[in-house]
Amino acid sequence: MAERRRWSEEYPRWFDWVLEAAGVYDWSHYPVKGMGVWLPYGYKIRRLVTELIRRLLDETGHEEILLPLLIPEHLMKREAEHIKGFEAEVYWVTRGGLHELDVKLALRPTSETVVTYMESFWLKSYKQLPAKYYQIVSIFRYETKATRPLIRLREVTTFKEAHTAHADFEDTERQVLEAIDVYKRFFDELGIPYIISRRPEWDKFAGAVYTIAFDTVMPDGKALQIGTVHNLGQNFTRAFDVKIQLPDETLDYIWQTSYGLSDRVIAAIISIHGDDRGLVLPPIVAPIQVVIVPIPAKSEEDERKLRDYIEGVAKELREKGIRVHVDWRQGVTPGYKFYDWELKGVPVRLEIGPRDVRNGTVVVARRDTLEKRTVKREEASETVLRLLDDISRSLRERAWRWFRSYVNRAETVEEARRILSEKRGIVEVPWCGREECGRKLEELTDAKVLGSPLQPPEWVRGARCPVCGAPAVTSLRLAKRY
Ligand code: 5CA
Ligand code: ZN
Repeated sequence: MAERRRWSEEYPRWFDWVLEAAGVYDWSHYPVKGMGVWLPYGYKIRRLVTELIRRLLDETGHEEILLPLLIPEHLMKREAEHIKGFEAEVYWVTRGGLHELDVKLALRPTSETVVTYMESFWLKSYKQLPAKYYQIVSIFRYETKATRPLIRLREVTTFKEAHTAHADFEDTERQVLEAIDVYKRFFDELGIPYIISRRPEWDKFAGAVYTIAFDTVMPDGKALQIGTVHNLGQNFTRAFDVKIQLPDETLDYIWQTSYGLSDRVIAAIISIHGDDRGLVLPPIVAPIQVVIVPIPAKSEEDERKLRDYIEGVAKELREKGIRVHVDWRQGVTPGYKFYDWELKGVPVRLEIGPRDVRNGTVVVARRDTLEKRTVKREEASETVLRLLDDISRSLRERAWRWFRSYVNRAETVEEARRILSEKRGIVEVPWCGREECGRKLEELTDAKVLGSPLQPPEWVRGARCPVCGAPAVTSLRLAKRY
């Protein structure tokens, strides 16, 4: 077991520690770099996260499909920009058993090429559009930057990719906004703060017309891209010659978008809400929302009464739809159990002992603030329900307050550089809009560009580009990035 680490002082190592100590993810043992194992408790968190995104996508008319993992070389290479961007990251299968394959097969790094190819068989008329598909699968990328658990994987196991098809450009623009809205609701439910930027031309998805990204800030002040939405225009459908019949009976290439999330979302939940004691899970993705820790009784009769009392409370909570676990483990002290469930981030703990049975009470402790109080037995389930709501809200608010303190403005290169090296986080500067100046800013601040807000912000009016001195047309966001 890795040594215990403090969230507040040594975040990257805290993250490795907590994944293992809380039983989320085993990163250290599997003998292939960039690939880890989801452990039982982590898998349950993962399942709740995927259930949430499934619900949001299903509600907005997306349909789940499942595409093959292997992509033949001629499909993978059809769209020139796409393969140029992914070339260095693709794993290839070249043998089948004892035979050299005639056609090399790529392990999908993403599925635009497969979807577009299949759409040529499925979609014939504008009447079938928009078509909105998604899948939640593993993808493989031979990442060359240092791999990190859940953050930079070579097998991304929780890749949620959506692919949509449209009759015209306007409809893709509408779809991009819908996708942004779905992702906002997703991150809001999880209490993960974000900033939405249009990535600069030199950092868009390979094959896209433009890319919109969601970034958050991790506890060490580095920005993490946690979701992306791409307008693909007709780039893929031209390359694959996928045309559709329009209302006026003419033919045109289909218009597309795609958008994705990954295991990084789970890394963000864990990192942003956690503390020195371990995980602090938002109730919506907590496998156990309430744990009941019995305080042992001295006599057998008291023990029996305690058991009935606790099972009664647990049953009532379960009937309200709450995920409850009673920790009846023998041979470990209540203190040890407290420690254990705090490490696992269970939002609410009830402590119930013989004294509570006599007094008709329960002790309620919340994981986020560690506050504890005694309430009447009859008020237990109402109190817990209110508390779960309160924890969700206060985790979200706390995370946003913290995040906002990491988004700062600078007027000069020197100031931007100072903030980025001392405090990190995200720095916004006025920008003339020229790539040359954007790249110069990256170089001078030793940071990476996140892009610009979707609308030019008010505050840049009258300001000047800190590199060339020309009037600013928008702002540019910079950060040290994962
Ligand atoms: N086909 C599009 C949309 S699904 C696509 O692949 N977009 S992407 O390349 O930007 O990936 C989507 C998201 O996956 C990214 O925003 C990022 O949050 C996450 N991601 C990308 N690479 C990795 C990786 N190696 N490990 C973990 N997450 C990753
Ligand atoms: Zn400039």
